[in-house]
Amino acid sequence: MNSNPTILALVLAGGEGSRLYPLTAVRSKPSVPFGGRFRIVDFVLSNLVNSGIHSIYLLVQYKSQSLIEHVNHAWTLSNAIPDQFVTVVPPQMREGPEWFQGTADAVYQNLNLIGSREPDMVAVFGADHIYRMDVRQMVGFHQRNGADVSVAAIPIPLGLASSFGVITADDDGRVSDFIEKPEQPVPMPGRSNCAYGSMGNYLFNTEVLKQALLESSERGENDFGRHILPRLIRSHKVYAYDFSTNRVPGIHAYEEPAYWRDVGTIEAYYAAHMDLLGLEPRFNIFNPKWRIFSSGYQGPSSKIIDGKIKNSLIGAGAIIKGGSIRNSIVRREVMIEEDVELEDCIIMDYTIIRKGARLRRVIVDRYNTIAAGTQIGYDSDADRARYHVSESGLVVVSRGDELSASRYS
Ligand code: ADQ
Ligand code: ADP
Repeated sequence: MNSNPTILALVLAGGEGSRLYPLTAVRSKPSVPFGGRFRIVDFVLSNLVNSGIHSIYLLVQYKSQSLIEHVNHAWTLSNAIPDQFVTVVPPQMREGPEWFQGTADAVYQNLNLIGSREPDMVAVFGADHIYRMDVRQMVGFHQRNGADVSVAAIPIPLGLASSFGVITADDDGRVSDFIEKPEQPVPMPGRSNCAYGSMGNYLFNTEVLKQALLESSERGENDFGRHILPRLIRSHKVYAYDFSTNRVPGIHAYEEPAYWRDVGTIEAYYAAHMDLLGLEPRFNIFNPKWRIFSSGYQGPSSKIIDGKIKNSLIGAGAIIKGGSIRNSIVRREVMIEEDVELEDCIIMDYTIIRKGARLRRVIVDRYNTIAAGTQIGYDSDADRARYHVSESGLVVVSRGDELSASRYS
């Protein structure tokens, strides 16, 4: 067993994320802001880098401008060290005038990137999830089993499972069935309320991946979940890596338990934010042993003039002039004026909330100005007339386009 295999990561970051609308109206899902200072893509990139995987291609497609800018600002690994890079790869249309037709096609069209590096393994990871993962533990599992392919997997509530790839595996993890987004997901043995869901993160022995992609392309097939994996389980050793066993180091020798969340809907996106809050949050991002990296923002600290703040995250450069903020995430350079009330909100960068505004269960995208005295989240008919309102009644204010020069006045 090679204790130090070379691994090339291909991160699939071309997803449209239509269920996250309107946060994805102007940007792809991986570049949707998350938490106090991140974008969703920062989680997969941090997990890879923290796991010692430093050769990373990010395959982009849909509305990629914002993602490209973020990666260029935040993820420039040393250019001086060979094999340390995060490189954005736009569609090259090598095989004709089409964009990527699906996830497997995206990798197929970039087979030349793999060929020229000859890694032992290729990690094909999604870019759509909020999680922490020590990928080395999955690599160890893959090697111990002599697997050709490993798929990271986690129990998913049965009611949600038809949005995932659903796996049947034996006790050792060997996969005997993989069905992409089944209408009637099969429950896990002994856990009738869960299905064993694919996290969309795969580890391939390089030659197996190359061969599978060449064959699938000849057949006109283009998706990992629909085509590549169901075929490979018939001919190769495909294993499901049980992600719930994954641990990352934490402070004081404490190990952080597995955390993973698909943030495909506004509800799930909001819930993942709430997981950051509290003294003992479900997802602790205050972990110096497993940092989530993001842009090296060079602005000032946040400044609190007055007000009452409870159980919230306040981003750098924010100015709080007064009012009350509860159970909320306030991102970079937000200005909160006097007598504002925020409860259960996510306020994104460069937004200004003017005096006396009251917001409850509201997500405000970047660059907005909320006028003095505005109330959002208290009258659902009025909110529906002006904003996007999710199934559970969360209000989303779409990205604005104001960039106020007088923010620090
Ligand atoms: P989905 O997330 O529904 O299911 P998909 O929309 O193909 O699958 O997205 C997978 C990843 O690829 C995402 O990170 C997305 O951003 C990216 N992507 C999508 N189309 C792309 C393209 N053309 N080019 C580049 N990148 C692209 C997948 C699996 C399921 C699994 C879930 C887990 O197919 O089996 O259960 O992820 O969330
Ligand atoms: P998004 O909000 O879609 O993630 P960004 O805010 O990063 O995207 O915008 C992409 C680019 O456009 C950045 O270079 C940003 O500086 C610039 N930009 C965005 N909004 C404005 C604005 N209102 N005025 C000037 N430049 C802007």
